[in-house]
Amino acid sequence: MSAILHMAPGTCARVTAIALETAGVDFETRPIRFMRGEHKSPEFRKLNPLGKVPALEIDGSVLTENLAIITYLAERYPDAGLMPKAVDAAARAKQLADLSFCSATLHPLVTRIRIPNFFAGAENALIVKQTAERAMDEYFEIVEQRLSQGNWWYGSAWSAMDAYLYWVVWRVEGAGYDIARFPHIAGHARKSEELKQVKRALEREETMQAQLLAEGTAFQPPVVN
Ligand SMILES: N[C@@H](CCC(=O)N[C@@H](CS)C(=O)NCC(=O)O)C(=O)O
Repeated sequence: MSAILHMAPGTCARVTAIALETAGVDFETRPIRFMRGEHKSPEFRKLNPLGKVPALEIDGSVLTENLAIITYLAERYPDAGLMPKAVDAAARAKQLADLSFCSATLHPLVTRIRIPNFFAGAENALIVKQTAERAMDEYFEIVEQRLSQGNWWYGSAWSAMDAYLYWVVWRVEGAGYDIARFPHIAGHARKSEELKQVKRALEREETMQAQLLAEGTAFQPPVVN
């Protein structure tokens, strides 16, 4: 059965798209137009009451939250290499902690760096952005140290954790965060973009973005600097 990924270009739904591509799942993408408030519409809230992408229709369920989707896909497609094999409950818990680091710690900072005006108004946007950037610096020191030990988060084996990190880095880079201070992280992002599953996910986004641009519904955040 094919799956349906409800997404918007440039959002964290990219992480799920990369995971689906990695697992070889047959899926289609459907745009959620933030500019029209479709993510908060009654129709979309039937899929995700929180009004957020990604929402993934798969195997008769609607799954949300990248962490949960990755965990589901890794179990459903055990040979896809989405996450390393966990030898015991503690190893599984550590993997969840890693994914949670992306979703619960880094992701909220990404949002404050990219759209700080949404949190405290245009007059306070710069201070929100700079505060989030300083917090991000602290966590990126840890990520930089870890990536200096090997190509990917788990050493030689790429995983969906790398997809999530890649999206975080790409997003803040695009918001003017100086990633060159972290050469291993910058290298990780560029290497990620060479992977076929990432290229395919990006192609899907580009096609969708072209459609939204043509419609005049592509989201452009205000510039804060
Ligand atoms: N923890 C969630 C975060 C989902 C999320 O915040 N998605 C953003 C796009 S990156 C969104 O839909 N934002 C719309 C909103 O919150 O109104 C996940 O990992 O899936």
